[in-house]
Amino acid sequence: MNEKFDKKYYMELRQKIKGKLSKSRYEHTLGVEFTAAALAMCHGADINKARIAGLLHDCAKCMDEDVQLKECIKYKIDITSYEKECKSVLHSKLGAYYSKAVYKIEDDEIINAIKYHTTGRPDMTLLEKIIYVSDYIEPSRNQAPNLEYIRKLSFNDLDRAVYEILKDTLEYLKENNQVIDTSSNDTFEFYKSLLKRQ
Ligand code: DGI
Ligand code: FE
Ligand code: FE
Repeated sequence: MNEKFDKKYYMELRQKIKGKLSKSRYEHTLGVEFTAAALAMCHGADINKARIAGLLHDCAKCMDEDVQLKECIKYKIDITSYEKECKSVLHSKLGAYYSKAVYKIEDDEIINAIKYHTTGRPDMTLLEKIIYVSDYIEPSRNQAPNLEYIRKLSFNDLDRAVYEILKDTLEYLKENNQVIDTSSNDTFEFYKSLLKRQ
């Protein structure tokens, strides 16, 4: 997609994504798109890129996790040993691959926002932070603690919102005896020291 927002392309993309997702995952996806657009307005990012990245971020999510792993191997996607173990994080790299190969997205900023939406990464771009945060705060999410606080924070201090989300996510994963991806830890440590320096 070029810089100009192509309405026809967007409507087709929306239909394609709808066909790939469960009803609730599609609802979540539209929530991420909508929230990402609002955060882009607030923080001065490209609204259309935020919408497309939001729409595509979970495009690989509704496939069986073992099939996701097979697809990653088939397309020689660079996955770590952690990702092989924590299969719930695979859909972000696979989704980034499909976004390029199947949905013909050429913009690397959009691709990377999809690629890093689950674990984040140190020193994220503005669009990467917007998708990471939107995924957590979009209106149909209702499980996480501190949601009200984090939602407000996201529109005031995006780096702190990223930090708070990572903190709560890591805590949740530890409580549930899940293996923590090194990227999640690295991202957490980066934002922790960034906030200390401010
Ligand atoms: O795809 P979504 O449900 O919208 O959200 P997501 O992509 O942020 O997260 C997918 C799952 O990945 C979620 O249950 C939390 C989990 N996750 C995130 N970081 C890690 C992780 N799971 C493990 N095991 N380790 C991680 O570091
Ligand atoms: Fe996801
Ligand atoms: Fe999501």
